[in-house]
Amino acid sequence: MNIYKQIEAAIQAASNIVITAHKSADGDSIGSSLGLLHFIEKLGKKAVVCHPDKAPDFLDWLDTTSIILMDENPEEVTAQMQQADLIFCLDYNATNRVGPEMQTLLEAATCKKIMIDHHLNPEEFPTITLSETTASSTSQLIVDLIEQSDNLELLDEKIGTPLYLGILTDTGSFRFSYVKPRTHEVLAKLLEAGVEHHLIHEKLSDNNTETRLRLQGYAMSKKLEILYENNVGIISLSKEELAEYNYKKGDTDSLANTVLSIKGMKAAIVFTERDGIMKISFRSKGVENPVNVLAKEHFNGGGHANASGGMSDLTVDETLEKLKGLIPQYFPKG
Ligand SMILES: [Mn+2]
Repeated sequence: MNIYKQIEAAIQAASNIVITAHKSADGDSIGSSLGLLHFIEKLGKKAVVCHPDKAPDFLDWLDTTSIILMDENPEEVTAQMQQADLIFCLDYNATNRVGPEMQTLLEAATCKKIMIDHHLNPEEFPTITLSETTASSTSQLIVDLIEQSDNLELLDEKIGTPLYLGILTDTGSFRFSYVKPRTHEVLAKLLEAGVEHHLIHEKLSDNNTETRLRLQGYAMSKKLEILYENNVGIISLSKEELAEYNYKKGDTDSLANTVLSIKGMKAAIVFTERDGIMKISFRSKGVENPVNVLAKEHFNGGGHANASGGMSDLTVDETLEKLKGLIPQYFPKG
């Protein structure tokens, strides 16, 4: 029996199925969870989705009301995890990715666990591990599950819409290098199943608030400093500036990528003053321009080569000066 049929058999044999995903929910964790939930329902079984925390605001249009949240309803999540006879672990590779409260429940559960994930270095706790580190997203692996367990005829718009969303968000709208021919084959199957992709794009893109756009406009026209010799752009925003534009979490998330879209730009750094410290977001292009070393060595952070985070307890101006002093070292002229 192939692994997909083993997973289907486990679903058919279970009575209390719980679907979990990582903390700091994103499009893929939400999309793969809801896609799997609706697939299980179409198989004639029931399941509940238990997540550590709420879906981000840009997914407000999606019906996430069935998701039980650990940080809002810990008693219910605890009860579900304790009575589960099958737990799905979606879009994470290690038990600590669900946050300490759910981690304790997950590790205490002795039932069958199935990991479906695409992150590197999966831990060995699950009973069945479907880990494909070259897959674009966990949502893509859910489509594989539906297809390879010979259930493609069950795929419909309700199952497919969250899965399309998950692939879309994890691939930066299908542009990242790990998008493969297979990714597009999977997308084709979703469209054939009735997914209205244009509506998903519309709901994701046309979702700005006026204050967010005005803050971004202000940041671009008044606050962007470009170090032309190094091809690096920096934006700083103080807490007063954020307050003036009624800042909400996520409002500055796209700023660094917008700066990076300037032709020839190697790196973009955006920092915002929040809760008394500077939260710094580093983005760059290409393997030859990593930002994680700078984030790690000087700003108590780290991350991916082209996308890192860090912090500073200096003032806005001091942080700016520190960055400007370091940039020539990491992004030499030329
Ligand atoms: Mn993912």
